[in-house]
Amino acid sequence: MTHNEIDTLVKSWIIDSATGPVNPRVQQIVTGLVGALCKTIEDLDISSSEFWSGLEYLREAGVRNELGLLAPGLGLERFLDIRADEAEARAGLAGGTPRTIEGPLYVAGAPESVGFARLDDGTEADRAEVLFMQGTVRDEQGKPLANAKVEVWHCNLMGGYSYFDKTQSPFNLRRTIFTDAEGRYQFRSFLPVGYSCPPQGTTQRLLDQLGRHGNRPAHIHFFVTAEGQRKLTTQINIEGDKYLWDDFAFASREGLVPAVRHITDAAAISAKGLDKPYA
Ligand code: MBD
Ligand code: FE
Repeated sequence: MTHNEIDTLVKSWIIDSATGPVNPRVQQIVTGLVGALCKTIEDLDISSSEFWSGLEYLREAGVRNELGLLAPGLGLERFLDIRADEAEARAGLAGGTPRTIEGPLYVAGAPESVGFARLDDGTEADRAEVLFMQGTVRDEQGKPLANAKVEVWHCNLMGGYSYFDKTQSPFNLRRTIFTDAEGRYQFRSFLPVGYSCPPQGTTQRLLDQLGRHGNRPAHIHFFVTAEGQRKLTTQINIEGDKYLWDDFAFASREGLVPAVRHITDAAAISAKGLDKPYA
């Protein structure tokens, strides 16, 4: 078959026999995807047993709730970010904290507070290194934004995220902090560890066959939203991590690796007011 014949074949199954409302955008996207798939089957001479094992793979990935891991793992989520950056550049929007991917582990509805929150429930406090982070949400002109919504989430010392990991308390390591009158937010948590794909899961099975690992460096996720502003989806990475520039999800970016100051002297922490919410 030639590629022209494939195009004709794919278009031919859109026939005018609809029994419900037609969605032309869905028609366009589905014919595009099926056409690309047919071309790949042709080009690589993919056998029917290979085709059906691919479909079986997707079925199992769905059952195991791992389809959301494929999007970052295959670089598709990163690709969408690159396109969003390009669209913003074309619109003359530049600067500010870079975006990076959301990943599959956000949960809405975390407990809310103003100015400060402690993220962890204390169950790992004896093993963890306490982390304080503070910042200011600003608009494009650099003016601090009061009442901006900062949603924060990260994994525990086992690399698990609450809700998905049922051993954790509800909303552990997930909070929603609204900025104070000066646009500031502050939280106390602990330094997370890196994430690894479930070793027996479908994503890792595929990565193995691709010769790739399934690890992410330690990171903390953020959504930042404010009235009249674009939403920022981003993360920070913890410097010094072995996987900092070798993330299976391709999410590391210059500008998202803040300096971490390790303080061993509790008095110095108090003197700087790091252990207290903003006055
Ligand atoms: C994560 O914690 C994550 O942030 C991404 C992008 C993929 C898998 C696990
Ligand atoms: Fe994550």
